[in-house]
Amino acid sequence: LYSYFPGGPMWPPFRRNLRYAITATSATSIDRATLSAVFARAFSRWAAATTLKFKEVASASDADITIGFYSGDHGDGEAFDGPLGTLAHAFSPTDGRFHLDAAEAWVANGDVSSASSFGAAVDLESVAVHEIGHLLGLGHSSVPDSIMYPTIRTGSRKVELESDDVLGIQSLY
Ligand code: TQI
Ligand code: CA
Ligand code: ZN
Ligand code: ZN
Repeated sequence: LYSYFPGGPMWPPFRRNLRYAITATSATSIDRATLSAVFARAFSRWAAATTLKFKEVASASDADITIGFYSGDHGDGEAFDGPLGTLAHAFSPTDGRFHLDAAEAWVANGDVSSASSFGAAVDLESVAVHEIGHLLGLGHSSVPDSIMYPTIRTGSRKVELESDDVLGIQSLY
C-alpha cells in the first residue's frame, strides 16, 4: 500500500498548475534538450492520473519545483555519496527541491543495458518518476511493482505507474 509523508503534506488546491525549472545541469553530460524531454515524460505520467498540470519554465524564480544535479555536499544537509548508494532525493510538498547525484552513470534514453565505465547505469526517467511522487507528497509503498517501492534493481527501468501509485496520488489530488 502507498503512504504519505508525516502529516500528509500536499500542494494546495490553488496550486495545481505546477511549474518546474531544470536549473543545475553543469554537473551532468546529458544535454538540455534530452533532460527536458525525460522530465516532461516523467511528469506526464503523474499528470495523466490526476488534475495536476506541469510546465517547464526557464527560471527558478518562476518555478514551484527546481531540478538539479549536484555532487557530494551541496548545502542542504543531505550530501550525495558518489556512484550508487543514494541516487537522488526530493523534498515533500511544498518545498519543491529535487536533486540528482551527478556521480551516477545516468542513462537518459532508457537503454540501461548499456555498459558504463563508472559502474551500473541508472535510468534517469525511472528515478524521476519516483522522485516526482515524493515531490507530490507520496512516501514509499509496500507493493514491489509500484513506482514508490523503496528499491529498484540496478540496471532496470520502471516508469509506468502501478495501480497502487494511481490510488495513492488520486487520494491526494
Ligand atoms: N533516494 C531515496 C528515495 O528517494 C531517498 C529517501 C530515503 C527518501 N528515504 C526516504 C525519500 C523517505 C523520501 C522519503 O527513496 S534513493 C529509488 C528506488 C532512490 C531510490 O536515491 O535511494 C529511486 C531514488 F526506489 F528505486 F530505490 C529513486 Cl526510484
Ligand atoms: Ca550516489
Ligand atoms: Zn540535495
Ligand atoms: Zn523514495
